[in-house]
Amino acid sequence: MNKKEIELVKILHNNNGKFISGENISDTLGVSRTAVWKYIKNLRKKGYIIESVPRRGYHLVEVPDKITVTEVLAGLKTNLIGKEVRVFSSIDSTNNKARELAKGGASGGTIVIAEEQTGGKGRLGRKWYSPPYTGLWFSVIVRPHLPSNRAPFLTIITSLVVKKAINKLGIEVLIKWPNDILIRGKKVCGILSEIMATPDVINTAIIGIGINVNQDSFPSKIPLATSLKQVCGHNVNRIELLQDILMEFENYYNRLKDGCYRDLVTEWKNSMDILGKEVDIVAGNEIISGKVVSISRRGELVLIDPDGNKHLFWAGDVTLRQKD
Ligand code: BT5
Repeated sequence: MNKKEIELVKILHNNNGKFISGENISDTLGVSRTAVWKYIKNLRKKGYIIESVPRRGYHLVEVPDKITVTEVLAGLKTNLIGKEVRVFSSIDSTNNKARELAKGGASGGTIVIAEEQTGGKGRLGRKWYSPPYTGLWFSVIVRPHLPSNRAPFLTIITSLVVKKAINKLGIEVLIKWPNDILIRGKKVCGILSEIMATPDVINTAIIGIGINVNQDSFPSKIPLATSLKQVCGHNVNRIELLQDILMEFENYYNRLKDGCYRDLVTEWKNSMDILGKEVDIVAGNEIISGKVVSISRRGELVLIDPDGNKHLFWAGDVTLRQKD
């Protein structure tokens, strides 16, 4: 990654499609005009369409619909999240890669993104369908040092963050406990948080986020999937969405580190429509039916079964019961 190149992309973006002279750019970057020309040539190789006109300078016509470190960093205003960004064109799973990097000492705030995952993971060994160039498949490495019993909060903040970013596109979503984001009953995003913890402390967490952005259709084996494009009818800029998510993630992560548990759970509860509903929940080998009465202060689902017994769940798969 070249810092000057990122600066140049920032300058071109900030100029909102207007021409900017080579001289102006070389002054701002503190490099020669020949160097500016070389950076422009490099960006063109990466798919940027930059027009150059003698005596007027350069202007940005089109940005490639590819996720690049340069594009992600050029618009990112965060202190921690995205401190380091790694982009892969095709890997098995960003969570696996992030875990490997974390073990090798990658710092908290590192982001691992893939254009395609060949072995995208859901929970409990399930598969996550991650075709190339259409979605956002990425993982965030954090080193939270939170008490281990606060682990659900990593998924809580992530779902709130994704909800907020999608809402900004004018699309309403609901959070499905504990890790799905749904639009009109169909899944647009799944979250997979994996933690490395002692019994007391979460040292490292890998938070994997998969968002269906620009798919036109899905394989028949996942009929309950949807994409943002299917909902809003046009392509959504993946980089801008990613930047929004990362910036919002930093806000929520700071709130989590500040111990705002109560506010976060309240916000989470208000983003679901499961309270008061009759559900079946599969957790481990058990299926338990009952009424959801609350979400606990620790983020657990609180269910009362027909015999009046109370059950608390940290994780599981919930389905609404059909009325007989
Ligand atoms: C999840 O699991 O929803 C967590 C998905 C996390 C994916 C991200 S992508 C980046 C990072 N790297 C990874 O390897 N994973 C994370 P779960 O609740 O178990 O749901 C999995 C189920 O969702 C599957 O069994 C399918 O039924 C369905 N599914 C698979 N791909 C989907 C897709 N693209 N959109 C909607 N539903 C899908």
